Amino acid sequence: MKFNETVIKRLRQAETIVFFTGAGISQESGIPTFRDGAKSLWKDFDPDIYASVNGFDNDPSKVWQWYAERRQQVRVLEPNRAHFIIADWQHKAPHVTVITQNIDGFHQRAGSQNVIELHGSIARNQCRKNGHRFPHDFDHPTQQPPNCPECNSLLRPDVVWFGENLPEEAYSQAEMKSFNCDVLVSIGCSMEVFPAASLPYNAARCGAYLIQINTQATDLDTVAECNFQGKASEVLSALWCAVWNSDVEA
Ligand code: BV8
Repeated sequence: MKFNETVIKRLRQAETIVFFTGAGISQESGIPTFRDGAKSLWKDFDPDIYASVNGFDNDPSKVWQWYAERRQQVRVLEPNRAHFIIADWQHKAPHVTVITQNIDGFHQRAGSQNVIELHGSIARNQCRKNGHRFPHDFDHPTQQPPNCPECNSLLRPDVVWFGENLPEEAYSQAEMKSFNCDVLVSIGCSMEVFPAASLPYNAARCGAYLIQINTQATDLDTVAECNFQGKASEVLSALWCAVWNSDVEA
């Protein structure tokens, strides 16, 4: 895969880089995506039933068990090369932030610091009544949602469901980063879920050099400076070699 000199220079000179990731970056780890491919989650599971507050209230154990299956996947699967390359990139530029829509924690497991989780984490639960938060006990899976030790209301995964606001601190931090970065690399995002998907557009509007890596075209294609169609781990490996092992003068 060839990269033009501008991409190489922009990435080598960048002081602040944002890696904005979606389900596509975990696809090569074996984690299903939501909207693309044969086994995508929303093809088999209705988000109104499995990823909404009403859905949980209507049938807490059904939703709890769906997340239990996803938790088991996250437990046995591993971050892939794309996660590790992003973690290594944090040693190449002074300010590298990962803003992810994913809840799998794979960026942190691959060694990334400064990870902003816009849609929460599957490794945490919060109680339905008061939002008390606890780490999830992966070693003792239960069929039914447990009760909150503080207020006895039901526990639910600490993730953002449709119609729920994103965590305020996380989203405002992510917005600030998107307004103030030299380069934003969007990886494995369908650009269909807002307000998360507005972040790469913010970056482009504020003069950042916008790179997109995706196996398919998205609405971001028309805004990105360059679109690399391919698998995240393959494109990122080639980009790493071109940027850090190249002889292009910065
Ligand atoms: C909210 C739960 C305020 C966690 C999810 C405008 C502004 C504000 C809100 C809205 C708006 N328009 C519509 C809304 C409402 C809604 C929304 O965006 N709906 C869409 C679907 C139309 N947004 C919300 O409700 C958000 N909250 O706005 O609060 C509010 C409050 C009340 C009323 C209104 C507004 C909350 C959204 C979060 C929902 N939670 N999941 C979980 O269980 O995981 S959604 C789900 O989508 C995940 O969080 C996921 O991360 C996110 C985005 O999907 P992607 O990550 O992009 O994954 P996807 O499968 O779609 O695409 C994968 C891509 O990777 C593809 O492009 C594919 O080609 C590519 N790919 C595949 N393999 C590879 C690859 N690329 C590279 N390499 C590979 N190997």
